[in-house]
Amino acid sequence: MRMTYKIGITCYPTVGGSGVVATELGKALAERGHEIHFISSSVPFRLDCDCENIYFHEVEVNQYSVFRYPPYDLSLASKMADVAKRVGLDLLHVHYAVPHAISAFLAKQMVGEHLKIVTTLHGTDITVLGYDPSLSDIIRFGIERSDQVTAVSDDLACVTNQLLSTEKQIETIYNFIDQRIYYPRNSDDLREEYRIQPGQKVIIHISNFRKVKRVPDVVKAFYEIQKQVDAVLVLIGEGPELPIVTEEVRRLGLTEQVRFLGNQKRLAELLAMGDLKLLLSEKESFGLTILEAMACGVPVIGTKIGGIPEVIKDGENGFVCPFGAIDQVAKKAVELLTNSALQKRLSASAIRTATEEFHLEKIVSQYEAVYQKALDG
Ligand code: GMT
Repeated sequence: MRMTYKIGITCYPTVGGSGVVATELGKALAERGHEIHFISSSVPFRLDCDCENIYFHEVEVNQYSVFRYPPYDLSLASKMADVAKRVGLDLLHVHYAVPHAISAFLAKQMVGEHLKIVTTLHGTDITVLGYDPSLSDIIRFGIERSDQVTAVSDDLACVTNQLLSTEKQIETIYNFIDQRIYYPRNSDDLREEYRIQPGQKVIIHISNFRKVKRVPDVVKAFYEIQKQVDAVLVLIGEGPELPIVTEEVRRLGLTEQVRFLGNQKRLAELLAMGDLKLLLSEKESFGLTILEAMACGVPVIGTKIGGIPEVIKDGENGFVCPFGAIDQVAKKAVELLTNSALQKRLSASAIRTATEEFHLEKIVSQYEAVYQKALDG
């Protein structure tokens, strides 16, 4: 019989890959019989189900006038300790080192050594905050005091060890995909809804439009592509760079060919109408949307940075190009969009990669093994 645990999960509940991974992991663990307690400032946006074995505990932050800044990290620690004692948690699985691993450490001090901590690093906590000298020591502390640490790519594990000068063993556990949700399907209705003409190619980009995502590069690459291929660009997501992107689209005279869809829930349906997806980020520890596209049969052109080459095998299931090499991206895109045999081969291989290497069941089992190690240690 499989061992089941009581697990507290903490993540940033707003839109973002780490929140998606944490929530989908919690849901999958609950399906396997574990008791899952989300401890967070609000209900994670993907926690839209009324699932058995799942509980939510809201962290409330007091706004006393003496505090210039409300002490969220302390309220979180206090809530973690409270839930751990009340329901008898075996472990806390926190997503992001800061502040979550630090709050978990405090909770452990309050509850006792039997409460274990598993920390998963997703990227920004290391690749952005890790460079901030005022935070790097405390990030290292959070990592070293965790019982087990995982990162979402070999690249992120390696960067963490180097940047923070820590020898803590960090295990790679990749992002995963639920093939019950992400699979190829007919998209004629959506094509009609978004005024896409028969024969027109669809290029998709999905992100939170942060600067690191380099969405203006996607628009520039599209500008080159549409000179040779009849295509539309579908931009999904919102964020700080949206006004800059909108202006770039206007400046290049692409308003008719670009659809801005904002944040969307029906990602799988939208992805399935794509012929190609572009992710041209400057930093990307994994790139969950690459996997979502691949599972829907859409090959991706990504930048050769971070963990992207661990997912996209160049020329096999997509293409990787050096960061900023817009002409190269456009050349590869045109090659793919004008050669249906190549498109079919890459698409089939992308589905195989998602199904075989990043399947939910496989990756969830890896997390279970890490929990067991933490509890045995
Ligand atoms: O990409 C973002 O800006 C969101 C960020 C997050 O913290 O949610 O995503 C990070 O975690 C994802 C899940 O592990 C990864 O797939 C993304 O690659 C990673 N983002 C970056 O490294 C920039």
